Amino acid sequence: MVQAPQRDETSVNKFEKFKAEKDGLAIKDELEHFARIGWEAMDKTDLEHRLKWVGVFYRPVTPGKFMMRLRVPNGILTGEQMRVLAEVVQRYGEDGNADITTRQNLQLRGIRLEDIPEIFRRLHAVDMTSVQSGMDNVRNITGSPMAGLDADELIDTRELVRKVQDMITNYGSGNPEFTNLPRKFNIAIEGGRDNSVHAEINDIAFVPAYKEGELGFNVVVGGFFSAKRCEAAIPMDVWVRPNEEVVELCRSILEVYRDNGPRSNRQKARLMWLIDEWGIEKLRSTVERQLGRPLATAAEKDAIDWEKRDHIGIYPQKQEGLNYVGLSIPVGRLFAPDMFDLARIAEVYGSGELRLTVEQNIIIPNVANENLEVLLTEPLLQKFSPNPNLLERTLVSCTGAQFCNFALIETKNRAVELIHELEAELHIPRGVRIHWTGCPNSCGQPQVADIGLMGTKTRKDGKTVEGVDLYMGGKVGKDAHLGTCVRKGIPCEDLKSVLTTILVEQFGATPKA
Ligand code: SRM
Ligand code: SF4
Repeated sequence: MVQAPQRDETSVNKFEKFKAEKDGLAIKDELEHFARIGWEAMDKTDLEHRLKWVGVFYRPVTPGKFMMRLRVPNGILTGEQMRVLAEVVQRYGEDGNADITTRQNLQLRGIRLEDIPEIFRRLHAVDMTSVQSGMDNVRNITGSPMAGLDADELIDTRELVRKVQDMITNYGSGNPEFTNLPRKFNIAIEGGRDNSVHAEINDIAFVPAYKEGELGFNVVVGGFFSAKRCEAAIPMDVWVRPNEEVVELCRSILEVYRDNGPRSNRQKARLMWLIDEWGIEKLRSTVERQLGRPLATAAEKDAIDWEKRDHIGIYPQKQEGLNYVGLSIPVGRLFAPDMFDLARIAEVYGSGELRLTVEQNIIIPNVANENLEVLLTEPLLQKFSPNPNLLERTLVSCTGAQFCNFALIETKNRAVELIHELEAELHIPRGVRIHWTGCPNSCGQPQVADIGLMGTKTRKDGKTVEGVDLYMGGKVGKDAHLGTCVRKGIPCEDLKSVLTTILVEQFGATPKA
């Protein structure tokens, strides 16, 4: 059933109207019909909006070639799953590719509507789903990429992330209880000491914390980025044990947000806007009532005491004789041959498992010491290096103008070209995290970067040209805080010289020649 909002609102936005008319998830039963009639004959709202409830995105930039956003809980997938995804995109030739996203997830491109029912059958056969991955739903749930591998880990997040996803999506089959939130919603569960998931930018994040000697999570809420406003999450003054309590708390917060969150202005509908209106104490007490029991107060401090790691390279695991190998995937872009190769490499040298990171890279875990040497000779590792140049290593970019109609500039291709040019001319002594995002929606998270570049339009020599607003000062890991805009409207053609100056003056770079 579609949940009716309980708050008294005089006006609701057009999204609320169409959601009330027909829940997005309803189109799940119409996919065979859509496949028969073709996208041109579909109802416009079904095509442009409701399909997103099953993770299928109409792309106005490439009409007829859809994007499919999956769910990859904790960023973990098997070689078999990767191979199925590779087969899906392979048939679309040059149109087919996949992107690793900033939520430890995968998006496939080039998808034709007529193939969707068959693609879904194949995804379900390997326990994958794309349900509720777009629009007013909970996005892919992120967790520590090193879960279960890291000797210094505090809490293994894998099962918890999976349980929260299963609760929200009804084990991947779709759950109408949570398909009509006021807006999108992000959840992250950190289990390590370095805040690998960027807890602070999620609507709910669980952060390891000892309370009276017992290990559990402090909970922060309300973090989000939008074109109008960006906020770091704030403490909810709640501590939970790393078990069912996490799932129950997510359920209760979602129910409270669903039933009380603001729905009139879509620009003011994320959880933080409800917190603004109510105050954090009222949110906390309403969640307690929903839950039917009191919540424990937060532990005095959390256990995040490390700088963030990028996981690129070869590192020993807590399991003796085993290693994980982090590969740099420039801006997260994969093509079918890469995906087949990654699946094979994971199976031949590791345990068949692959892990995605929020930096859009891939980790191959469980590689035995004796397999490392041969793994390093694999041709794919020339392209996806475990030892890349320092700028490539931490480069992140959103989709940008190639596929996204919100984009004000091209991002991914430009980002890769520019770092190659900078690396050719400069010695850069340490990692500099550069994040690109094509518009103020901030999907590429410029606010968490050392150098964040947000697409804009600007003027040069009397003409409108592609440009960026420059963000600096984003701090990740322990004591994370958001960077801010320090300069506006830099034309992209001037960016190389602007970044060269910043790298030299602020990051110790020196010219090569
Ligand atoms: Fe995003 C909308 C891509 C992470 C904030 N985002 C979009 C759409 C769906 C717009 C559209 O329909 O074209 C983009 C799809 C483009 C495409 O074809 O790929 C899009 N967002 C992405 C991805 C793929 C960027 C990437 O290259 O990695 C990320 C997918 C994550 C996933 O797997 O689910 C992605 N988006 C984010 C993040 C980062 C994060 O979650 O850590 C943010 C900021 C954090 C947040 O949401 O609080 C983000 N995306 C937005 C917003 C602004 C939300 C708001 O409250 O206003 C929009 C626009 C909207 O929702 O109206 C948006
Ligand atoms: Fe598209 Fe803008 Fe998000 Fe980039 S930041 S993917 S351009 S909506």
